[in-house]
Amino acid sequence: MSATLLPGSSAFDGIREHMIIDGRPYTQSDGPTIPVYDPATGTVIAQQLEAGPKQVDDAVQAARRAFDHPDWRDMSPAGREKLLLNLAELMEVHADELARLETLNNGKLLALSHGLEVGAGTQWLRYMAGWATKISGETLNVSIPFPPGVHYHAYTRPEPVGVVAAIIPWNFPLLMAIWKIAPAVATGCTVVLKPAEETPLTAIRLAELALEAGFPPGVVNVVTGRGEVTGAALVAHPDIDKIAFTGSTEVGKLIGRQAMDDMKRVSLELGGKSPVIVLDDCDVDLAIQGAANAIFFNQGQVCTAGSRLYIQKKIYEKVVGGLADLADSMKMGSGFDPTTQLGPMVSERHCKRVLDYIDIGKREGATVMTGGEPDESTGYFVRPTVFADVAPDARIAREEIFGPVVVAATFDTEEQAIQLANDSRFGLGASIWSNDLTRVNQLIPRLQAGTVWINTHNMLDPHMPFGGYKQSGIGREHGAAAIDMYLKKKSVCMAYAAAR
Ligand code: TXE
Repeated sequence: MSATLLPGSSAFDGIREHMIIDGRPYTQSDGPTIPVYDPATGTVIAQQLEAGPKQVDDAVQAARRAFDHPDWRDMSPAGREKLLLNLAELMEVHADELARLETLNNGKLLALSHGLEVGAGTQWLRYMAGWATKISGETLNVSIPFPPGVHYHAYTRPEPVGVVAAIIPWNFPLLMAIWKIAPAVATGCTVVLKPAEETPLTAIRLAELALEAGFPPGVVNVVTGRGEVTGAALVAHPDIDKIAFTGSTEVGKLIGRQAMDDMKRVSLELGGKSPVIVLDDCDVDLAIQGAANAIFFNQGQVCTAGSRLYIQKKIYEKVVGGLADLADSMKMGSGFDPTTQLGPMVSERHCKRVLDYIDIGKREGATVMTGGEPDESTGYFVRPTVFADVAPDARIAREEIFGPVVVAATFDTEEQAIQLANDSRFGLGASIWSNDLTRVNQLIPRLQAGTVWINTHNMLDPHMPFGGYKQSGIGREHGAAAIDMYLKKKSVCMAYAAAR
């Protein structure tokens, strides 16, 4: 792929993509080619290959060879650090190309592609680069009594888990690829990455840049195709040591069960239905803007999206009305238009899914404060939608919609707020809006969520562990916790005679 792929160029039409296996563009496939769309217009911008079992096997074997090869196995931690830093620099050199490619393929606002996919992506690469040189084991005092006169020196050796299958979704295609690849290679693992079939383009480009950065062939491989074909073949492959998955809870459960059959390591970052709790002492304007950002950021296609809004009675009308007005004023359109505030849904299929949920909400009797319809323009647009007075057992209050749709309800006491917030099978994020530290600190320990934000929502940092309680997942990404997920611990016990 090259800079000729920038929007406006007819070079998009009919492009047949390649995968990256063993350090080379790979163009074989037993399966069909699958179109890649621009969701703002519904036009086909590229074709991707679909890797079947044979191509997946080629990729896994390449990753295994690279894992065992002295060029990678014996590379110093500082060497791996340098490669990650090189990749971050290359991403900055190609920032415009990457950001445009992401906006074209995913539909998100160009500012988000720049700031998050590329900007935060490079931040994560640099953070994880630093970890490569900071991995350490422990020296252990042991008390083994036999045989008498023998002493022991015991320690632990952290070792890379091996070949990692990384399966990612379409909502943050480049950033999620980095969230998986960076900690994996920082620890010395090798990776076969499968991007979502909706958004394969930036992952392929990232793997090309990794080669340019100096990663040996086979360390970072990308296979493309549908989940039930390519993803399933990867999960089932006997030579995979760990699966790192981000996606739906349903597929996560399937993968978790399969992983256990072969005792593969597995980490799962899954769905959410995150509550936003607005207490009556809050800064109301800040809370309204915050609740809007919590749900409309990235069109609500965010696993931590603040999709359940609980507002204390005294300020309910004001907050829900303010949010509806704000939603009503949002400008929808192409992510390339700098005045756009809300882009399209990622795909026709997903757009239909979100609209179906809106219909369900209407049938369930919730009040539509604003939105509730598709946009008439071409592409996969859904108007930002606010449902008020939603019952806790309504499907729109319980199931992940993954679109710009928020359900609002009211509460009297903090006890009720906690009950409502925790009444979910998910537990990924939660936010509290309040200026009263005592109330806030009483609520934090009682919320069943992997991340709790105060007077903000959706904010992540490479140093903050991220993952779910309950059915939102297993394992933590980012920080030291992410590094641990790609390491296994070997205990070494060395006998020596006591000094005379
Ligand atoms: O997810 P899938 P979809 C939620 C969100 C969304 C719903 C469906 O509610 O509306 O899931 O989205 C691959 N073996 N989230 O269908 O199917 C697939 O190819 C191996 C929340 O896109 O879980 C893709 O690469 N892999 C989430 C990835 O899994 C399989 C982000 C995710 O796809 C597979 C995305 C299989 N059998 C969706 N089936 C979040 N936590 O952020 C699919 N895949």
